[in-house]
Amino acid sequence: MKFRHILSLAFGILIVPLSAREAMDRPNVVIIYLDDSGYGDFAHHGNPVIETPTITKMAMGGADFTQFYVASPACSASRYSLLTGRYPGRSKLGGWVVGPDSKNHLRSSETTIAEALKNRGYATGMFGKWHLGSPNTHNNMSADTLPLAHGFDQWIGTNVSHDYDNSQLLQSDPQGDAPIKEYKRLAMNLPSDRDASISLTTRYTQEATKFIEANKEQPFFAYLAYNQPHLGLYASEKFTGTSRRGLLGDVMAEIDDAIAQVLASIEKSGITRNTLVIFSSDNGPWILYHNVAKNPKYGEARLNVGYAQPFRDGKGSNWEGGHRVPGIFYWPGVIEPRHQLEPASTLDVLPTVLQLCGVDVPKNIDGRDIRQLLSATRFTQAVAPFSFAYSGDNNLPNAYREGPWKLHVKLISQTGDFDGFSASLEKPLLFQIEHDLGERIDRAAEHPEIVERLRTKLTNLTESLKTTP
Ligand SMILES: [Ca+2]
Repeated sequence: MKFRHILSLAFGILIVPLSAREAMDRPNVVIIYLDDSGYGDFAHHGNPVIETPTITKMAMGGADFTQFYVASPACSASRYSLLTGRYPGRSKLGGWVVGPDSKNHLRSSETTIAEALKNRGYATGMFGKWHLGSPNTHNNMSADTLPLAHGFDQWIGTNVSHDYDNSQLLQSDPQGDAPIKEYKRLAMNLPSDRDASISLTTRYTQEATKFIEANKEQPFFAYLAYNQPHLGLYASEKFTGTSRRGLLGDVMAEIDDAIAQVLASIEKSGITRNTLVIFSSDNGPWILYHNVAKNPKYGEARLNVGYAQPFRDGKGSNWEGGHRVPGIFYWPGVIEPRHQLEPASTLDVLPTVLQLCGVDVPKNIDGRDIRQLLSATRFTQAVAPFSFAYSGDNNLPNAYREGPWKLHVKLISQTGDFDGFSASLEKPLLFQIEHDLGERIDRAAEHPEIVERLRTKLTNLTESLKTTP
């Protein structure tokens, strides 16, 4: 580019404006990650009353993965795997959720997408829920617990989910000193601060669009992790009462509008062709509360919980409804619109993004480079076959998928609803989940060789997660 510019000056012709980058020259990356958003709560997945036109536009205009997975059906472990490309079993987080008083946090030895891109000269911003550590007396108020220690230049968001009594809304600030240096506290105990809770979606969007517009001339990475639609549900006044689905529909409409604002700021900045936008959710809907009326914390929770249909169960389960989420890669001009039926997972995000951005991929990761699944005409690198382990509350595998086959060696559900099934390592269940989306017909007796192959892979992976850092 520099050479071409010198040439253009020498010959008095303008070849390329100095600021314009080719689409593939260190593209910008935006990841939008919802919280507990059910597979069935999107218009493009067939919900008849929830309106999400912007998300539909992304699905229709990008690579829409119809079999997309998160590595854990719970918040912290899911976010760990998204940001590191590694199975939750490698995290040493101690469990799938890191509470505000937990000593554990994302370790400094891990390489996050933000860190890798920052080293490549990217501006990095995070807007939303972190849930990978909190400074507290158990970890000596360690700065390693929060996003600035893991590759982000700036952050606004909650340390944990907004339904924890001692949750905090924090913002990075060079002059700040609460709860630790370089941060300031905007609100605390969010369940008791309704205005602050309602403001989260708006605040994140405002800060994210400001960040995008401020960095339009250089490569950037923005991670937008909205707190909604995790219980309790909060919608701004503008959206309250607008959806036929009730409060959950209002919340989804507000999220959709927020994403529209993000896309508009990318467009206004003239960088649509330079920007990959990835959309997903951290796990399935929290159906633990779908029978609970007048919950002291969540109100009429049963009315506000979403659906994972056509899949069974939801958050905290190794049935498909816990791990199956939307997966959209939107990049107009680079990724052709397509329904992508090949399965993929959030583990694949880090290696794929780093390859696209010209960064060496760390060796010790579990994900794959899936560029070819985004655009087979532009990218020719072969994609490794899909195999995937489902994780439980101890972050270790309890089910395994290869091709269309899924082996359960244990059943987990926060509702305890197993519909008469049971599973163990000795007597596992086997489903052909492309034929049987609802995991209803056990095929283990018909296919002992598939059972044996998947059981061996699951056992070997479990051993490797326990022993390999
Ligand atoms: Ca979640």
